Amino acid sequence: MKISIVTLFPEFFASPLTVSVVARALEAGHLEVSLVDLRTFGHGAYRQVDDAPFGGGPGMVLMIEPLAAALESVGTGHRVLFTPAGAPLDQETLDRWAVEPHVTFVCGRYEGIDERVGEHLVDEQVSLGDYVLAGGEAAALVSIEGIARLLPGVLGNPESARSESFRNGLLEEPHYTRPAEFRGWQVPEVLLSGDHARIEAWRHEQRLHRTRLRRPDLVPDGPDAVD
Ligand code: JCQ
Repeated sequence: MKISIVTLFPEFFASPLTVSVVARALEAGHLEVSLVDLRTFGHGAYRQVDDAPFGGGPGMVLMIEPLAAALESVGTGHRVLFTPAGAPLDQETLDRWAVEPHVTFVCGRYEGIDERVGEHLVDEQVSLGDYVLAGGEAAALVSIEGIARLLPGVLGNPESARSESFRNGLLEEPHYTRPAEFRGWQVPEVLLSGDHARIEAWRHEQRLHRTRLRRPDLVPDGPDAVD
């Protein structure tokens, strides 16, 4: 698949794309990333991409014309704008993007982007979470990593099974490896028992317990429904 990124800071992506799963996906040709420098589509000698907001107020707003020109240069593909005002990014969203042949990420900046970009030039608006960043670049990086590990051939079965467990809607059970005791901190006895039925029952209980505790919003029938 191909991912195009429209950004004022293409250098933001240089080193993250050389690491781990994303680097391997790129090297093996499962993924192609194309960086589009929004500045080159700016107006005038200063390549201006932002202007003061209509109606007044502080800060600057990204103009629609450079973004329209940048997106036109990218061509077809599913277009995503990263903004704190978007729908929250989740595993289902990544699953959907990972089967697209071409996805374009538009990284917002400044106080915001001209609203007409969101209305007319992109297919969806997505947020990394309920906080404000300086730009959408970090959200694009998070998305690239989340997508890369889903692409056929990039990873083996263990990792695909991991997102399956998130799709089931619960947090994962805790994991342990050797040593069985460190500074007096013991691995739960059940995991050393060799009793696979008991182990699976314990893991299920742990998934329910920690989801109720940490993410009650993920428990379908309310915080106290599952015991
Ligand atoms: C993305 N979660 C937070 C900041 C405006 C309209 O575009 C804007 C984009 C940003 C940068 O993105 C974020 C963000 N997901 O802050 C203001």
